[in-house]
Amino acid sequence: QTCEAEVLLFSVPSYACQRRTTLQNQNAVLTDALSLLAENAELSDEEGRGVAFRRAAAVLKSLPEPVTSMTQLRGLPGLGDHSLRVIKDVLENGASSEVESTKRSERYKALKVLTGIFGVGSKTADRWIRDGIHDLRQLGDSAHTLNRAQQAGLEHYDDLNQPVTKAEADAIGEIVEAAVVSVLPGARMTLIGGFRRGKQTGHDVDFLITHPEEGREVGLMPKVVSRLEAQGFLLYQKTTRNSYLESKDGPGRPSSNMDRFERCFSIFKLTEEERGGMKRADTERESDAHSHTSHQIHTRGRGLEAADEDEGVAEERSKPAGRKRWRAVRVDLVVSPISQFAFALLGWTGSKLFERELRRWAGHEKSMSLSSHALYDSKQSRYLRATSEEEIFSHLGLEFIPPSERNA
Ligand code: TTP
Ligand code: MN
Ligand code: MN
Ligand code: MN
Repeated sequence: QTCEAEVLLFSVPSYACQRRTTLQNQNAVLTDALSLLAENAELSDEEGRGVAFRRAAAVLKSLPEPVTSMTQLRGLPGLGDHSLRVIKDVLENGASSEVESTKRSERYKALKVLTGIFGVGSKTADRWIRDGIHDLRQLGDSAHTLNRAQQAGLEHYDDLNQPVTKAEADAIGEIVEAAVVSVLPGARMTLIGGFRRGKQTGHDVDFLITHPEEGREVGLMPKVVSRLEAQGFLLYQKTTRNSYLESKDGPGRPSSNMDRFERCFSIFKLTEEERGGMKRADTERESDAHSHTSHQIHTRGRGLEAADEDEGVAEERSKPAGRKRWRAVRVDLVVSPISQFAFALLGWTGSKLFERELRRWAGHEKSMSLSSHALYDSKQSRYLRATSEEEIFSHLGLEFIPPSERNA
């Protein structure tokens, strides 16, 4: 029998934004299980359940050591009955039966494949599944019309589902920065999102652009996009203009999680030269193991021919030189006026749960509302200015957490 004093107990504050969460996760087996259930809930439009699993996973990510017994979890915040059941199952049996059965379920597999298409969210995927579409072939054979984003997503499916490396992110950074500075000298660009938090891979690359003189950034995005397009770097782009001033949102209270900056969702064409010689091995692997899905997409466009699967495969095999010399990468660009830069930087660095927790802390504990544009103090009925992330944490009464420790 274990005596209480021998059990290692952890002390953890309840909001993720009060904790330091590095990428050195000591409880990956447990958090992978909880994250999969969170993902499944999100894909099923059960946001509340998704958040509950994400919060539970985040608490375990912040622990300095692996959890080995249920007693260690006593007093920890954020662990509901359901999460505790999952953790217990993993600790006792090495795996969670709920996670395993979810992974095997046709619905989960179909949701994963379909939402793996850029431009397809859980609602669209759900609609397609109800029409009997569970994979890319069935989608291609169906009469469903795809919008422009989805068409591009399907066309570059394999590339976009291949993690982006930090080296690729840096290579793209140089290209985009050159374009930005050429259309607006003095403009500045910062790497944001997961790469700013120190991640070595990501699902996309995110950049924030500003100019030290307020107002000079207005209208910048279309110019940057035109320049990149002329250079042949964009396979797809959708630019949205800034709608912050005309929005009906209350003070610091956006009507949705989407912010209102001028932004661009794009698919970037990164060639081997730009990726650098070091990337060769990667590309080789890509073409060797040329995946099934890719073949399905290629055949899809060929009309009647597409029915002949063997022909398609033979064609691919017969042209080793057909290995393409570039890859598609999702890139997000955001432009912020300098007066909102600190808020945009904080809001776009993530993680998503860290951001959610910051806003929850602001609202519930401080009567403030935080967005990627501003911080509003309801008690004082005024906006609180900030020119750095440190200042925003300080306004919120929080210890500063650097980006590398926001991996909740
Ligand atoms: P993502 O690029 O989706 O996520 P990430 O960079 O943390 O992880 P990954 O490696 O998978 O790319 O979003 C980056 C941050 O931007 C995230 O904290 C949420 C924020 N964000 C907004 O504020 N508004 C938006 O509309 C979107 C899409 C993201
Ligand atoms: Mn990202
Ligand atoms: Mn992004
Ligand atoms: Mn191919």
